[in-house]
Amino acid sequence: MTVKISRTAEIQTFFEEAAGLRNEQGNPRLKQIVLRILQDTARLVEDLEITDDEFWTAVDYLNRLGNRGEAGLLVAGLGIEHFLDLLSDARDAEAGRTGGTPRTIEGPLYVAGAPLSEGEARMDDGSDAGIPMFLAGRVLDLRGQPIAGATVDMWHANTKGLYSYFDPSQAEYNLRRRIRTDAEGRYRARSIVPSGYGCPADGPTQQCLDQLGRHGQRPAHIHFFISAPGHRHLTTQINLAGDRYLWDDFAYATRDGLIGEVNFVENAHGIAGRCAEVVFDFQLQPASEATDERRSQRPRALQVQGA
Ligand code: MBD
Ligand code: FE
Repeated sequence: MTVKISRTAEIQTFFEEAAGLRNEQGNPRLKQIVLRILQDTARLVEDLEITDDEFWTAVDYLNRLGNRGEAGLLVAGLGIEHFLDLLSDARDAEAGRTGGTPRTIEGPLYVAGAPLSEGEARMDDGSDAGIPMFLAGRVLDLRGQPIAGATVDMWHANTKGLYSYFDPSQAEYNLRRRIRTDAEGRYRARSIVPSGYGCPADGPTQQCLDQLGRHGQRPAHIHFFISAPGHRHLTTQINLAGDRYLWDDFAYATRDGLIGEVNFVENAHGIAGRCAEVVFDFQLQPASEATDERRSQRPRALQVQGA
């Protein structure tokens, strides 16, 4: 017989004390959340008869996860970040907020403060011998009208699947740019075709995925934050057609409506040989309150230019 004590009055009172509910200081919201974590942890330990070895292995795992800065990676890999999208979608549907380009996860590799330019930008610094990529499109409202002056903040990996800042071998803000749309709502970027991302093979996230019998690969993709006054902030990605991981993404970010077709052309855009074209338009929902216009307050890396 499994012994259970977590729902007894004594234990509940004890957890209320530990969560600070018996004092007047602190933050009531955090107290509520911590109480729930204590209650649910206790139930989990009891119900699954978690051994001491398992429990302390998990505590050590969290230390190792934090040491490697992989908490955001694990959250993506376990599908929790995608779950948050599904929950936001369901809430939007309930509130009648429909239409526009689907959202999908941000992931853990954004860096704020990328160079900003008008209409167009070159994103790569020429040091990676990847296939040149010409990415272009428009930002539109739900009626299909162009949104001038929208900010398209984009970031993607190099041909090794690595992101600048997190990969110190790359120049600062390599493959990261912000482009303001022109009068027709257009943005244009020249870059290189990215490769898919793979979790660090020696890291704690991949270690967990191994135990789940899963890989840690993402298809080639490009991340976007799209914002404009009067419109709802959009966090999304284009996942590139033809990638073997397109529908086998360890972070579950690929969605219908977010697949970028890659058109290979020869001797175009003033380039001798092969280059890739990707055309993608975004549609934004109207904002109903000021906070709709901005991204979440998630803590993010900020590289000081020139540092
Ligand atoms: C990535 O590039 C990414 O987009 C996600 C979601 C997780 C890890 C790496
Ligand atoms: Fe990514």
